[in-house]
Amino acid sequence: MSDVIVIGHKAPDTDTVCSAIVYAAIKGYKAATPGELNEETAWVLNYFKVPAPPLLQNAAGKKLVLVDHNEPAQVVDGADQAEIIEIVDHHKMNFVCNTPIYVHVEPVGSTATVLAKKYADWVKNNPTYAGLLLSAVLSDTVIFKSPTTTDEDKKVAADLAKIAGISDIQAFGIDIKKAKASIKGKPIADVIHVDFKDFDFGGKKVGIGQTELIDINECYDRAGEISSYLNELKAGKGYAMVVFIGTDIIKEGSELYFAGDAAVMEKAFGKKPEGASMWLDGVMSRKKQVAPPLEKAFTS
Ligand SMILES: [Mn+2]
Repeated sequence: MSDVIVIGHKAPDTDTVCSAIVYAAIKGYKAATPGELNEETAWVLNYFKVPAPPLLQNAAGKKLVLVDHNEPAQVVDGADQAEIIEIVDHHKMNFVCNTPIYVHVEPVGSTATVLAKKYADWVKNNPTYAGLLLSAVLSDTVIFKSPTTTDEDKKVAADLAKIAGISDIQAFGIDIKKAKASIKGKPIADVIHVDFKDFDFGGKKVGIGQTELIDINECYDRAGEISSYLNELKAGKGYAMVVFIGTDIIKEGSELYFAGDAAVMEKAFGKKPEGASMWLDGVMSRKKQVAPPLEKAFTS
């Protein structure tokens, strides 16, 4: 048995967890997760009767394959004392290594898409894993509504659905999204941290959380609570800015709540925030529509 561990990013999502499980199965490696699974991912694994990977919160001394991330701030703790042998991802590269390693990055909607393309023959004979990859594509592309979606994601999803025996891709996508598309009754810290990523924008620490909702009013009802938590987080953890993206997957837009300099937000998004937030029509992707303009506003 190989001692290589395939692991996704902190605050794991469906793409990162399913990609780790499938890639580990393909290669005969072990999968692990650096954090607890969110409700959506737990729903998907339960649907396909696949056990959750074991928790690995410190990877010092291990041999790792990173899937679905390469940003140092998103890598499992202890990775600086681990051996990273490979990266499979669909994010921009911000990773420096001092030895040559395998890197496979494509500009597609999910890491699952990268795997489904490269290992199509293997996946064909493994319907359960095809189902996991399909779930990951649908999750990361927000059922193809996110601007990160490519034609390859749609093509791959159609093939995977056939293999997995899922007849209605849209309906299955909504079932997946429903599993975590409400913040009612949840502590606001949990809501903000369930999908939260740290970035380094020109030496400034910026944190961006996101949640997808069927109804954005659930955020409006708790706007005060959201703002005070973001301010607390910014002050307590040395952030230059903390942003929380509440994405309405039906309206196809997001309310951006922030703690930090309103002028930076205005510079990034070309719109004056009203108080501590602003609505941005058509914005659904942190990776493509929120992080890049913010980075530019901080560095130019
Ligand atoms: Mn992903």
